[in-house]
Amino acid sequence: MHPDGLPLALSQLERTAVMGVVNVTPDSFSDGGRYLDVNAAVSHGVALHRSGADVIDVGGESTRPGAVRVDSHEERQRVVPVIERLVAAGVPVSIDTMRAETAVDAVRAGACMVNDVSGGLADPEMYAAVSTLGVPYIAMHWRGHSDRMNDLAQYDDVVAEVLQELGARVTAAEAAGIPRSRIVIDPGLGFAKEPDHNWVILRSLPDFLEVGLPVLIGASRKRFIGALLADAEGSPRALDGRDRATDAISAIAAHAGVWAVRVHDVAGTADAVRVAAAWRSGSAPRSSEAAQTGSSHG
Ligand code: PMM
Repeated sequence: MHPDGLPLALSQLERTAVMGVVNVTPDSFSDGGRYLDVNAAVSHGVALHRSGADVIDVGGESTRPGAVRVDSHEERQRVVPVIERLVAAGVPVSIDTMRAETAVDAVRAGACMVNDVSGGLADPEMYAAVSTLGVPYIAMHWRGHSDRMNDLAQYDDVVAEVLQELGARVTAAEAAGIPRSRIVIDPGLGFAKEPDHNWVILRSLPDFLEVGLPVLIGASRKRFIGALLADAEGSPRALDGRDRATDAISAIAAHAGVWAVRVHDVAGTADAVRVAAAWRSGSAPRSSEAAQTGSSHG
């Protein structure tokens, strides 16, 4: 279930991992502007870790629909100091970037995994860089940058096409030297997907798990949840009212057997993945896991 190359604390988990999100951006759709300041970003990352996040995903570029690209230098300036300080505080960190040079600087600063929403399509240097870094690589399904991704949400069979396109990314990553055992796949909920595409993908999670690679799901607070929970007038549920539904998705996805879920609000999902693990195994977690959780929560 785990990719190779994880730090010990993550590789020993006997349940779905919880990835907490810290976007060091002015414009991310959920938390944009809140953690642009290094101190605020670090405090938030530490708080998420204490609430039960196993790893903190630090990103310096918004991928919300319509977002314009940030310059590479600016992206690195946003994320590197945050990563250094989180790692110094004992928090495992992944870097959410589409750029090889940001991935390299982030791993040098202590990040333990590369999360590439473009699956290697945005930067031709990404696979070569990751292959030398020797860390796990999350390849998400992606069809184009945020300024045009809504136009790219056209499918005859969304599950078959996403699986086929992700499979091509995995093949290319392996050909460029990233061992298959280090690769995680992610169907990219909300990226070039209409709301119903996301539900079809979630219903078909077993097809993604059958690929035989660890799977990550990032549903947190996304538009398709807002649409599902729209009020009687059809207005989508506000962002801050989407966390319970996110937790429900975390529980179902963890029960299906995904490796990790990526969320903004960690506490509910941390409980959900533990419920799913106990449900799957028919027993409460081993005491070492309970003790570990207890200590990490202070
Ligand atoms: N979604 C976002 C950003 N990064 N990474 C992965 N692997 N999967 C996702 O679904 C994903 C991601 C967009 O959400 P955000 O703006 O809240 O970070």
